[in-house]
Amino acid sequence: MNRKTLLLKGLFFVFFLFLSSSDILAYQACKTSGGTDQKWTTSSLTVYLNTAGGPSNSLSALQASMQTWTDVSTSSFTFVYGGATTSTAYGANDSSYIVGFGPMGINGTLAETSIWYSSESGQLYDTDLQFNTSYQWSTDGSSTYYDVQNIGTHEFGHFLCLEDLYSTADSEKTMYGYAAAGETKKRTLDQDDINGIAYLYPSSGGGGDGTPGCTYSVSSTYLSFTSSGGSGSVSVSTLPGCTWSASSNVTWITITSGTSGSGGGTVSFSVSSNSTSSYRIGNITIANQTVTVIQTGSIQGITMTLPTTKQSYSYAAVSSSVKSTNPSDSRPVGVGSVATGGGTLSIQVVLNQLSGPADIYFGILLPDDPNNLYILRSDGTFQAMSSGLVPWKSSTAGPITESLFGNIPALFLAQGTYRIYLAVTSDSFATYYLWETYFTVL
Ligand SMILES: [Ca+2]
Ligand SMILES: [Zn+2]
Repeated sequence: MNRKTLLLKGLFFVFFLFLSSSDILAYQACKTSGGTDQKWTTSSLTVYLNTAGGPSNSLSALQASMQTWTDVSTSSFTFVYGGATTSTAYGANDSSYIVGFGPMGINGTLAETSIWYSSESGQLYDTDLQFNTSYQWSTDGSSTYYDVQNIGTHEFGHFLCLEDLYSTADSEKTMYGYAAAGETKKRTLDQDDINGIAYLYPSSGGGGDGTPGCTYSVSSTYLSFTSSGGSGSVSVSTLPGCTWSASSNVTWITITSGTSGSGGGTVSFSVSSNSTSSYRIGNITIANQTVTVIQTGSIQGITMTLPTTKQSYSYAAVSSSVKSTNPSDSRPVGVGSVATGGGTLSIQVVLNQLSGPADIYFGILLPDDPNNLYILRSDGTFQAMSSGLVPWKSSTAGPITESLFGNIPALFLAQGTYRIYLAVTSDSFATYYLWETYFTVL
């Protein structure tokens, strides 16, 4: 096709352009109908990549796209690569930012970014991206293919909530809304693209909330509270004459003093009690630095409290998992009928909801290779422990109910004893729950 193909914006996002031929915008930030900028309250997004269905090297091409925006020195915004995923939950408002590939038909749309947002505050909640595999893709700029990094850089601009530009005068910009096969010019940002991200997410001291030329630092960027709440403070360091302000993005965190200051100072705040069963996260923004506040849920007996020591439990295999708020009563891994000498291995993992987010690790020892623990990766494949310990699930509070690997006839399994390990840790194994279960195939 030699026709230029339109890149459309979003499933959930309708916008209007007010352009005349003489009205050329440098960049266009998303706005609510009330005129408020739509943007993230955080300056860092962790993005998970599912390159199934994409061309080879898509992973590095997409990472390069994200890095291009992260590298803008006048913006504090960073994209963080969260890892590979098998999720295809494109467009799901699940606070998980997924990039994937899938057929969407020959419809003029090369890729689509969906965004969930508050139409009142403009706060963004979720975004996902899908490349349309009804078109042909490559990662090397081949003339008859669309280039993943080229379109990816454009789409990650939508993640920030920059809009498409359609004037021919904008044709060299990454946010230009048309693209051609073989095109790679969107891989690098135009000054107007740079100005767009810097406008929405200025680097501290670069303007916005703060005095130009000043730099600011805060004493903590992460604070945790129990369900009963309480008060806390964060100190701000900067030079005399440098002004700043502080705000909370949630109603349950109230700034009690230090909503603004000049020079070094202290921001004090209170956290109200959390009467819900689940944990919650809010942000305090101080001089454009984000301080994350996490508070555990309160109703005991509904959540499993995160570990505070190193605790290990071992149990002979059970056919069905047992869920409990008490880790010592939990049997999080069930194995099917092989637990009682039967002929089928069917592994299920069931874990109670946790009082806060943790990383979950799954490992297995095989009878024919008993010295190598195999670790389940987030994409469902295994790696040897010698290649590193990686979480099966990252930063989740559960609950988890999953079947792994389907039903496997025991006939296909090597004889001997199998050991399966499941671990929950929120602090990289400084403290943890570790369960071991074992069964023998005869
Ligand atoms: Ca999502
Ligand atoms: Zn676009």
